Amino acid sequence: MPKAQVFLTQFQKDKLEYYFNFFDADGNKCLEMDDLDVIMKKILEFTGWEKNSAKAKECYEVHHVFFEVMREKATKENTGGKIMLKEWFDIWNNLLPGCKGMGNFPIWLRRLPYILFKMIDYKEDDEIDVEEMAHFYEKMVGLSPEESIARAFKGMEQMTDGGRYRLDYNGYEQIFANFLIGRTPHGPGRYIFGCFEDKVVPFQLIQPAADDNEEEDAKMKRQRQGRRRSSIDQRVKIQYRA
Ligand SMILES: [Ca+2]
Ligand SMILES: [Ca+2]
Repeated sequence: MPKAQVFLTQFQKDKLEYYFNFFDADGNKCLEMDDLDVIMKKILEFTGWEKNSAKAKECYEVHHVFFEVMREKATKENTGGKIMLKEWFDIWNNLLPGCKGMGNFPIWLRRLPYILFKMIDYKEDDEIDVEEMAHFYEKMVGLSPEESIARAFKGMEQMTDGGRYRLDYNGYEQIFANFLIGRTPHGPGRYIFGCFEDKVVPFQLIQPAADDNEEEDAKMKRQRQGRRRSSIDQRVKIQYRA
């Protein structure tokens, strides 16, 4: 039986389907080079980056490589040159088993969360705050303004361990890995895009087997011990709560 049918949990499929749609910018249910211009337009509108700026060029290059890899995989897998959802799941079924963190992933993949981080960090202070997160949820994910703010507070709470740590790139990359690897909705990874709250079941009688989440969460906490305490702006919190 191909791994495609046995490895990914339903929650991983839900997340990866969202991620597929994120890249399928023209919405034709197929990842191809044609999506590149559409996604870049969306990103430039969101970030306000000038088309010829260094950031925009880097972002274009990262996504160009991504769509090149997709094209290559589509050829290799003999899918008629197309990456549709099934092929997308197959790619992850090949990539994810045995991966414990972003360090295990190929470079083309590791650069995606890096660009995402740059996009979200519009204040350019190398950390994501609740305001930036809410902005991303609203403008890129498409949550309502109210939902975005509420979700950003909840997400930042989890992603910064209750405000104890900054959400810098190091932390974001680990949480992004949890977004890809986490087999259940209990890790902080679901807040990368913030739109999976309906997948969270408060109490489960049967826990899925072979869950790497606990180990990953413990590892994240250990790695965070050495990092400096959070500089999340309490005033922003007060402002939003008012
Ligand atoms: Ca497409
Ligand atoms: Ca920032």
